[in-house]
Amino acid sequence: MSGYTLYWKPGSGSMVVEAALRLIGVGFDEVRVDETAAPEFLALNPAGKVPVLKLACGPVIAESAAILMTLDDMFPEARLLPPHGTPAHAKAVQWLVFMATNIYPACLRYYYPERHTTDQSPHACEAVKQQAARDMGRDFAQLTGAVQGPFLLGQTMTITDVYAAMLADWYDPAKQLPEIAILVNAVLDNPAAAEAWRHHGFGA
Ligand SMILES: N[C@@H](CCC(=O)N[C@@H](CS)C(=O)NCC(=O)O)C(=O)O
Repeated sequence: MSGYTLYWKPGSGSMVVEAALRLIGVGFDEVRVDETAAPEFLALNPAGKVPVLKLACGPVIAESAAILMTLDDMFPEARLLPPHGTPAHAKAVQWLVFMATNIYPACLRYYYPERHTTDQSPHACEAVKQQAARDMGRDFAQLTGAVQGPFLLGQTMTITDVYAAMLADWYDPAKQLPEIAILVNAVLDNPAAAEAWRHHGFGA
């Protein structure tokens, strides 16, 4: 028993955390969360969202970007991110946070517009969805403009690339962008990332 426990759900953002754990090579237990509003899960993460990771040293961490940066701090030799203190590290963190705070929430607005407006009319929900699509178009364009190819920062994959592939899989127009299509294929050439992808049912 490794002491790490990943709380996960198929098709969700826990995919990138599983990929990180597999890239590190540390063992972990898995708990599939089918009911994120269950009291026992809310006791772990009051936001009622996956991913959640219980660390071997005790704490329970939520928020995908925070979990990934914590794992990078704990296992720097795994190179989830470029070496600390380098320009490449700064850029990889910038784009990771950009995606977690812009594209991920826009994707949730796109698929669950009714959760993002007090007006439950079809017209209001459609307006939320259309604005989310517009936001994702703008944000994926910014991301694409930064991709050096095949990965964001050139030849070496970081966990930021796995995050980008995950978000692109949720939104078809992003997958059509040539730079993103190349990046996703390159991510899936990595056996650890491909295993997390398959286990979470991505690429369907
Ligand atoms: N900001 C959070 C967002 C997490 C999130 O919204 N997760 C979704 C799945 S992708 C979730 O658990 N939603 C509640 C549910 O599915 O019941 C993060 O980056 O981890």
